[in-house]
Amino acid sequence: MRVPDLAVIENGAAIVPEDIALEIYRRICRTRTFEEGLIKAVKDGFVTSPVYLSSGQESIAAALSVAVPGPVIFAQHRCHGVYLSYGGDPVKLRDELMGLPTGTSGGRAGSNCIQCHENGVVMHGHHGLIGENVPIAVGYALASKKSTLAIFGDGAAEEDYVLSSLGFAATHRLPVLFVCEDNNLSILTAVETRRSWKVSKVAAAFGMEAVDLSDDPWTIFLKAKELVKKTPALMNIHTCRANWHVGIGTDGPVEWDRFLDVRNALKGAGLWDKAQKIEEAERFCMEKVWEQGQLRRLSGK
Ligand SMILES: Cc1ncc(C[n+]2csc(CCOP(=O)(O)OP(=O)(O)O)c2C)c(N)n1
Ligand SMILES: [Mg+2]
Repeated sequence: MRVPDLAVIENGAAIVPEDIALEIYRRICRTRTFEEGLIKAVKDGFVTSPVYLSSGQESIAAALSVAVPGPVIFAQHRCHGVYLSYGGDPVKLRDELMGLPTGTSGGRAGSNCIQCHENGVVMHGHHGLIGENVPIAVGYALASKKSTLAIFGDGAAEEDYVLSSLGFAATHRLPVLFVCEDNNLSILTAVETRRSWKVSKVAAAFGMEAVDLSDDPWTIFLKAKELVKKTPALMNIHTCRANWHVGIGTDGPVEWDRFLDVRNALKGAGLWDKAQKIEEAERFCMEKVWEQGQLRRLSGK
């Protein structure tokens, strides 16, 4: 059964250095507040393309991006959080979602295919087949021997080409950190209904270190720092998607809201005064991004 505290390190917010705890929170807030603005933009009718929200899952990319800076990233379709956490420009992401030529792919790809080749960030987006980014990531790591991050969902983990890529990476000891954002859903079907096996067990059987854990960001940070030195390795991270598979709708309360848990952890660690200021600054910044988007749409420029 899924639980919010699987393998979670107790008092993680107090264990990691303060600047790191706060930076992870800043990145969580960036994605959460960007997605809040996007939800409003969809309601207001100026984003009309399909959107795959990272809401609820923000802590994974936020913690990974601090723990493992600078890898070449091969992202999946639910990738706003990865792009924003790794330092992608929110204005370019907004423009992509608005279908503008100033977007990350000239406004032609949309939410599920976000690219970044700026500010030292190299992120390749998704093309349509779930999990196709995983063999491409493995091929890239084989050719380049560079630190590579392959992020995919629990549904994508079932694709034959994903499983064989894990085997290939294990055989050739390639520098890939595989991260499965396990929100327990492939569109609407739960993991338990779809399969009897765990991707972590398969990866371990291939001969790489593999862990299951919940999306507590401090635990992800500590574990990712350790595993990136032992690649290939896999992290299967339990998390909760707050919105529909695609679109802004919801199906009632989530099992857990990591954003609230993180706030409480920061309060417990005596960091709330600083954290609150960070949250306010990110919210202000992302509200401006979306206000300007609306003005751009209204002015037609
Ligand atoms: C090969 C292939 N099969 C099916 C689909 C349709 N499809 C798109 S997203 C998705 C579910 C993906 O689930 P998961 O990988 O867990 O990611 P999540 O949406 O939960 O983040 C499916 C089945 C597809 N795009 N490609
Ligand atoms: Mg899923």
